[in-house]
Amino acid sequence: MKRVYIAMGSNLSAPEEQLHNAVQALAQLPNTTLAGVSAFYQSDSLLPGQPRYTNAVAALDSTLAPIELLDALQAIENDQGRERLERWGPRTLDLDILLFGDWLIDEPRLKVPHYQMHLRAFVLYPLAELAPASLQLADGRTLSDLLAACPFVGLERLTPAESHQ
Ligand code: ROI
Repeated sequence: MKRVYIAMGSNLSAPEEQLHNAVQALAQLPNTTLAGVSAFYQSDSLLPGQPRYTNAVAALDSTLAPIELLDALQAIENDQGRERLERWGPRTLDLDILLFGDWLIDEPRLKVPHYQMHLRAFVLYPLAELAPASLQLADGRTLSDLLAACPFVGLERLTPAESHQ
């Protein structure tokens, strides 16, 4: 069994509801238990001209293989109306595998750890609600190192009432 962290993001069609629905779907994955969900956070898109995003992180314990999990996540994205019109385009739901235990995965469809997680406050701060600060990436950096290099700027942490949790 592996502890897996999933980044969730949405900036279309009621983002908070999209994330709630995604959490329900993650909880129903085969051979998997949902171990935790962070608060929801809002932030501007990294690309100008898109609606603001709502992001969160979920922790799973799973015996699925990485590609099986990726297929399941893409099925959830598709169920929630994801249309792949343009790379980096606005989306109803984005589910990314951040970490898969301590595995390094470098396949055409899947690179883990997620290649930009260390740059993204909207990933690191919710992750820090679920994972220990001592969590180590393959290059030896810890989550606390990454947080120290990535200021909490432009992030708005929603209260449970605001995110309707
Ligand atoms: N910006 C924010 N704030 N959150 C995201 O999830 C996100 N995802 C993206 C791009 C367009 C890079 N910007 C984002 O894919």
